[in-house]
Amino acid sequence: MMGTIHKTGCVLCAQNCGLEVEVENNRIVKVKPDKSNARSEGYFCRKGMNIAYHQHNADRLKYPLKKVGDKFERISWDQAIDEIATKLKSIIGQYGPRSFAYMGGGGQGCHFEAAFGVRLMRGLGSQYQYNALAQEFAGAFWVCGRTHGKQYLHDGPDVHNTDVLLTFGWNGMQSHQIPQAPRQLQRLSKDPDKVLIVVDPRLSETAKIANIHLPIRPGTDALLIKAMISIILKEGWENQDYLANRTSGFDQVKSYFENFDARAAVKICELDFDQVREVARLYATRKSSLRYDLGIFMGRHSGLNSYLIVILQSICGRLCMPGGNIIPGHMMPLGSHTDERDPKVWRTVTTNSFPVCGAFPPNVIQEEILSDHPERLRAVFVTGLNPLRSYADTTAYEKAFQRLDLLVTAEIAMTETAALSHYVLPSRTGYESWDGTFFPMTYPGIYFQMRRPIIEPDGEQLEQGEIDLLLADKLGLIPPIPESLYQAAYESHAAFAKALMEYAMTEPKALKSMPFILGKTLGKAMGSVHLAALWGMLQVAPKSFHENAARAGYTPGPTLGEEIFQKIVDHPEGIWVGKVDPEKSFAEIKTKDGKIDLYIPELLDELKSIEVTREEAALVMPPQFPLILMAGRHISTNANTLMRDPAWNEGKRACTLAMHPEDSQVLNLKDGQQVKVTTEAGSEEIELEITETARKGHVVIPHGFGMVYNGVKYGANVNRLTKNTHRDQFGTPMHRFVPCRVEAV
Ligand SMILES: Nc1nc2c(c(=O)[nH]1)N[C@H]1C(S)=C(S)[C@@H](COP(=O)(O)OP(=O)(O)OC[C@H]3O[C@@H](n4cnc5c(=O)[nH]c(N)nc54)[C@H](O)[C@@H]3O)O[C@H]1N2
Ligand SMILES: Nc1nc2c(c(=O)[nH]1)N[C@H]1C(S)=C(S)[C@@H](COP(=O)(O)OP(=O)(O)OC[C@H]3O[C@@H](n4cnc5c(=O)[nH]c(N)nc54)[C@H](O)[C@@H]3O)O[C@H]1N2
Ligand code: SF4
Ligand SMILES: [Mo]
Repeated sequence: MMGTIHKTGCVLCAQNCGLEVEVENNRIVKVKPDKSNARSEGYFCRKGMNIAYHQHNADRLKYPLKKVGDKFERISWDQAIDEIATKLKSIIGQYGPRSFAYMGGGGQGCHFEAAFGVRLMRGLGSQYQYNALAQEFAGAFWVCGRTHGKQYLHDGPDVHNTDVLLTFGWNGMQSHQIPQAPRQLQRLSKDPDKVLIVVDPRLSETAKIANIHLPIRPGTDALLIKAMISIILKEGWENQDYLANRTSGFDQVKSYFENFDARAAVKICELDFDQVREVARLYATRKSSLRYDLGIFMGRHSGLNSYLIVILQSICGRLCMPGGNIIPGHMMPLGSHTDERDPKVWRTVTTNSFPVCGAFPPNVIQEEILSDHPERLRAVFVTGLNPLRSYADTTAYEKAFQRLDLLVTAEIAMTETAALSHYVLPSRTGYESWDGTFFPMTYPGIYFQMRRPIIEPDGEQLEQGEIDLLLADKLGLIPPIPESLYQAAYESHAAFAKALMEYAMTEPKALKSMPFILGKTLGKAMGSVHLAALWGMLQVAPKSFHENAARAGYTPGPTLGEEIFQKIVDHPEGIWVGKVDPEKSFAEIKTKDGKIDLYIPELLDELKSIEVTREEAALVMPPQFPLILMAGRHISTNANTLMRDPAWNEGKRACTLAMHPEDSQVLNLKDGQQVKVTTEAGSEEIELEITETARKGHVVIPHGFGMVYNGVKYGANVNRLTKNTHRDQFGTPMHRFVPCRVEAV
């Protein structure tokens, strides 16, 4: 019998490529790339091809569970929600709202949960949202808040129109991070008129195809970028016009780049000065763009490097310019603007950490739980992320989470975090729910896809948003809803819209609980709280969204939301919902004067400290840890922790320690043998892989492994080797610079 073919999308990374999935007997049996998906255009990678391993595996959860002794017992939804709500109320009643944290609202494929989870947290009076965003982008987004005016205004390269693409710490051939990345990177590299420049210490898959590879010494990007800026200024390659009209504050920072010994700096980076000068010239004088990623974000001077990059872009006039870096349009901004200088924005009680884009850094939460502060964290609600594998210092996490009065995890699988929890709530997967993401990956078009359920849940799993809703309801966070609103939901969207408006005018609490109200009423009629949230979101879309939608052919005005909603539902492959005006790129900059603000006083000391002698001393490795560990690598055999069943990697060396042949000779180690890696956080054993693609003095372990599946541990958990205190001023872990040693087992 032939199965049914469904158009859907991949939930394993931020590209969410279109997939055509064949479902037979409620199982995914075949996967092909979807050519009709406007964003991925028939591209997918081996992860998407293997999506069935994510959907169907032995760790999937079916029923609510409660920890009794050291075992889980199945309980009813009623009992679970009842008990959790009672405990939450009592903890918050006794210790205040600061005792509660919500870890969620991130993720690669399912963003609708966030609308509900954030409301639940806010309803309980807390601001503590923790997620993965704040262990990678915090520094960069914080800088955007200052330079671009809002933390969620992050720019990316206009890849289709650029002539020179300069990349730092990004391995797009494996990690993607832009649509159809391998196709785009190969196109640039093969075009004789275009240049792909890769700054990466290793011979990464992307470095291999680069036209110019700068094999930078790990951790020295700040020296390199500062040198590039000073070379450009010295040569007079800067764009005076742009600096004068589009930026402010440059005069206050210019002096930091004058009299800077670029030649000596480049030497510390172990790069060739003439080559660096050529790269600076290409970037400054051609139609150029740039992209940087975890090699910078999770490296030394992460926030400062983001700042330096905005300065580099600005002196060359490459920001908000065609073929340069542009700020893509969005259906929904990815996070909110939370300026830590605003007294209403919370700081954590123990580490004094602040949120960026609404997210607190998950690498401080251990200290926030383990502290003696009276308002310390006591209750944590986790959804859609797996701290026990994903964030720094698993050992510290275990200790901290075991101290909690209440740990609740809503999950699709029995993860390491779920296993430690008091209650585990079964969630539907991205293929059992209506769900989608808001990653702004295209330009000038704005793309959106709402995936529909294509697999029937085989237990009592609920949409994640509905789980949050049940909790909010039991906690009394949802105002009373009139019967007429429930009824209108079954009549028509127009009748419902009218009834909702009337209700919102009489019920002051309605606005703040909107996702819950929509979920309880329209969600019931539609059979999905997520779908109801999408409808609601489109009804209240801001003016800028209407303008973008009009450019894509929709009719602005009161019917626009309904028109787009219907089209989204009618097109499972996704649609263009809008188009930004490339002529008005600068309008995206939201600083007071509309100019890029290059003056960030908080970073000037660090900027000054980037000079040869100090950096040289800081880079010396301690004798007990002579090697640099790159703790985490985003390669084709992992998808963060979204693949639990190792069978999809059968026959591959998926999790190894990569080491350069010369280092292995000195240590007398052989390819394939087990080695022990030790850092300040602990030790892990792992198989050694000797490879020319590694760099001398630099070893690499991918993240996301060390999970136990069917009783067997597969690979090493790299976060046993990362200390949560090895982080910067934004709480971002320095996973790309972990001092370590390697020995034979
Ligand atoms: N296959 C796969 N793809 C993924 C994911 C996955 O788990 N698997 N996860 C997704 C997610 S959530 C993310 S955030 C992205 C991350 O995507 P990337 O940031 O591309 O991932 P990394 O593997 O960390 O690659 C960063 C590169 O930085 C280099 N690097 C290390 N140290 C330094 C340094 O000091 N300076 C410089 N200039 N470079 C350095 C590394 O050698 C590496 O090639 O990947 C996404 N895509
Ligand atoms: N040392 C080191 N650690 C790293 C990295 C590194 O480079 N080095 N990379 C980091 C990066 S960039 C990232 S983004 C993080 C990612 O780490 P996390 O934020 O933990 O995200 P995922 O690994 O994607 O885990 C998602 C979890 O959500 C669950 N899930 C999936 N879909 C649903 C759903 O619909 N509902 C619910 N309730 N649950 C669902 C999955 O089962 C999984 O357990 O990992 C980080 N960890
Ligand atoms: S993992 Fe990312 S690049 Fe690969 S198919 Fe899925 S969405 Fe596309
Ligand atoms: Mo990430």
